[in-house]
Amino acid sequence: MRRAVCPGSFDPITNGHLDIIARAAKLYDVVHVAVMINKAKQGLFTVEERIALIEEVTAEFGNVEVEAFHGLLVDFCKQRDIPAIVKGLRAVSDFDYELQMAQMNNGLSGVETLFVPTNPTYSFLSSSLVKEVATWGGDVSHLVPPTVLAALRRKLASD
Ligand code: COD
Repeated sequence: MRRAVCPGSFDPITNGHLDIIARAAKLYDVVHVAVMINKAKQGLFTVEERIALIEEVTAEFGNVEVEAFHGLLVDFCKQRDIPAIVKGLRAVSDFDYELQMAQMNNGLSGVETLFVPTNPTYSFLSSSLVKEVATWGGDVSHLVPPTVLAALRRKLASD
């Protein structure tokens, strides 16, 4: 079984994330989506809500498993025998930090990081921008899957 992990905060999952997961799901037998638990940073969605949204929008791929994790990504990989991390690269500005993390992770455990160039349609897209635009009533319907859009609207209406 060839396994890979797509890690992130996914608060919430966007079309940019989904594009990378979909492409990884074509290359690997199983893709683990690892949702980082960050106790220092309160997200808009709880980790359980993020997982439920990711499970819903990736169900059609048939080979994606979604889990929360805390601690080091290399430990998540070691525990599940995952040799590869798949990351999307949006712009050169992503590269410096991603390179540092890739080298650190490789040095810690030998896990490899593969970079997939973002679909240019999504090269400006981040969860933070989606939340900011949606908070002020902007249209993000072309940036997130419909189920995420509905969840965003419910969440922002209840805040
Ligand atoms: N197009 C393509 N790819 C995208 C897009 C887009 N528009 N948006 C996001 N992505 C991809 C990128 O690969 C990104 O890395 C990933 O999705 C996740 O994005 P976010 O914003 O949801 O998540 P981040 O950046 O907050 O996640 C950071 C990690 C959780 C991956 C990182 O902090 C980590 O590995 N933490 C674990 C602790 C650890 O091991 N630390 C040591 C690191 S060396």
